[in-house]
Amino acid sequence: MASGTALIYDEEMTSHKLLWSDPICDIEVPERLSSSYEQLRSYHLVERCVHVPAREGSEEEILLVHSFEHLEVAKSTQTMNEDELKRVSENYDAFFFHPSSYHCARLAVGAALQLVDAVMAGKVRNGMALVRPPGHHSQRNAANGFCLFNNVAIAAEYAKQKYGLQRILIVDWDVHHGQGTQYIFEEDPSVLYFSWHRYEHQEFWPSLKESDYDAVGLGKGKGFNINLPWNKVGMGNSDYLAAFFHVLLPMAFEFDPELVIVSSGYDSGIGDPEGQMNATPEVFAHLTHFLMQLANGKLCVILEGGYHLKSLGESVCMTVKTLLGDPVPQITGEMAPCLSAVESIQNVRAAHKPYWKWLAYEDTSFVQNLSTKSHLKKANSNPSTEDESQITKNNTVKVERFLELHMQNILFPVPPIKTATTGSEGSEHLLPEHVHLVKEMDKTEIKALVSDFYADLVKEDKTLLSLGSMFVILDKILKKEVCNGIAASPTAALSAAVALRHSVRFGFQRVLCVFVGDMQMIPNTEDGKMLVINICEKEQSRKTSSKHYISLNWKEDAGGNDFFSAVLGFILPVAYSYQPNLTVIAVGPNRNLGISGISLLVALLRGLAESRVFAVIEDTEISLMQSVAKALVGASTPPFGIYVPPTQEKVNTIKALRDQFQQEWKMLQCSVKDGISRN
Ligand code: Q9C
Ligand code: ZN
Repeated sequence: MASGTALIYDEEMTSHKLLWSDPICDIEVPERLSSSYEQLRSYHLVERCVHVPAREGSEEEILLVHSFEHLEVAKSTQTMNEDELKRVSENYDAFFFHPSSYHCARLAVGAALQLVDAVMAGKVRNGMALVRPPGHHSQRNAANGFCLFNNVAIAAEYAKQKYGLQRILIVDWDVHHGQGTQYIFEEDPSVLYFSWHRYEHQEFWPSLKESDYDAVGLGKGKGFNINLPWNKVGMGNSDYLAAFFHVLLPMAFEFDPELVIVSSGYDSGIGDPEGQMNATPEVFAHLTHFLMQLANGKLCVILEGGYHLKSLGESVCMTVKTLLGDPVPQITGEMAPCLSAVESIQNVRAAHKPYWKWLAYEDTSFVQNLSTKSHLKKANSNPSTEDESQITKNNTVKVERFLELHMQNILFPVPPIKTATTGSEGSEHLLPEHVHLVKEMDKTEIKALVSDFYADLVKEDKTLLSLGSMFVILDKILKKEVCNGIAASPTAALSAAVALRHSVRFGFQRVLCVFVGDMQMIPNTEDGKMLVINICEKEQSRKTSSKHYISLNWKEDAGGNDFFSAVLGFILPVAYSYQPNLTVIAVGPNRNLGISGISLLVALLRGLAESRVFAVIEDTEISLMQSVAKALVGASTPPFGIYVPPTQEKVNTIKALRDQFQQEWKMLQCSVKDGISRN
């Protein structure tokens, strides 16, 4: 798997600017690009990326998606005076021409294609292109919404043709509907287009019927267009995460793309005057991290909107930092989607049920906007009497101040070492590079540690010794000297139990333990300082389950991987609801999941607890160790194997657990009838 992150930025693209007064277009300023780049510099992210130059997209490349007339009109504006430019601009909804617009738009297209080439040729694993003008509103024959050429659509079409790709996923997290992209790929089953957008029951621009959840694609493309309309402003981190867990990610894993392209607008972030949403910059780290698990990590992020300069810059930095493999900051805010978000999620699931196997046994039905009964326009309301423009101005400054503090709170020093192990089983040469070997404790040290309060657990000398390497790695994680670690153990269940107790005693307030296999000893979870999810084959009595001890009965299909639905539909939502500060993942005897399923779980759980993960694995499992170690260093997402849709029985298992726990762990909510949401 390729390594490295490409960054494409060319100052030339700041020359496109509005020459006259126009209150609709005046937010799309050159500083969007330059200040984002400055922000990347100040976090020292620029020097960590591979610089890839932009180039002009060729006419032929532009014609992959656009009409000849559109190209000619755009070309003709290069030599126009201001009056003429203004007149052509008036032919479009929300676009301005500058003499350099054509050149810049060609650079924006070329930058996107350079990124696709760098990723597809394996020069880098992933990357981001900072471009202007943006692209996703642009249509075959028209400029629209600040967009001249559809950079992302051209990139997808180019990737199909040049690399023969058959499945490309476009994730459009810009706050506007990329109707241009939808029109271009509407009938194309090889491009899965997902967009969430501010909609407000069609009141928000571009106010199209076809932006609603029932626009699922046309002809052969039916099922490959996913619209998730937000009917209120004020959507936040938990709403976005819920959309990923319950809509996008299951679709994406079933689709199994060969390349993922993000239409990366940050007007869906807090403070944006267009979006009016509440999501904070770190949410983009999480979204990026999820998408990095697809397409063997091949991820191209291409800038679209984003009009609050500070919010934009911080969000761009969170994205690039995550692409580089840095630990993911903890998400902030209440972990519960709002009622309006859940309604939209429920509706898009219902609309897509006929087209997706993972939805086949979910009982989805449409819901009619219960949330509109509320008089509040905002999902997370904060009523005010100031007039609109004053609110916007005050808010811009307020958000700047908020973000200044917020980023200091959530950012943390990256531990000097990412992954640690002791290599005690003589398996160190089998582990991926970048795994750091730490020295084991000697007997007396271990004894000192264990003797007092673990004495009840440790009866044999041999067991005691096996805990030595566990402790030495765990301690480095707890002291934040390393980010994550992996230990082999002859008694994984015991090691996990001791690790949990030790972490809590060390001062960690919420430790998540995901235990795969027979968990011979079940720790006391009553104080809520641990949450244990035991994925086991044996049926356990429902009564043993509690808010902090959940048993998930699962037996992976022998023919392929059907574990996605459990991870996305249950484990991740519970984990995100709990917000652990450490994750312990243990694999004991009689594991009921395959290596790829466990590795995916490890990779996804790295999104929590500032990526602090401790993996404990039965010492007989060498190839599992290797694969988990790879997931921990972020080196690769193992191939998932054949997608096997969950059986009705398995869907029912998840459904039952969801019903049982969604009042406690609210990120599980994906429909309104069987659960009450925040507001
Ligand atoms: N009354 C992007 O974010 N607003 N484009 C038009 C007309 C246009 C946004 C309002 C917003 C375009 C890439
Ligand atoms: Zn936008």
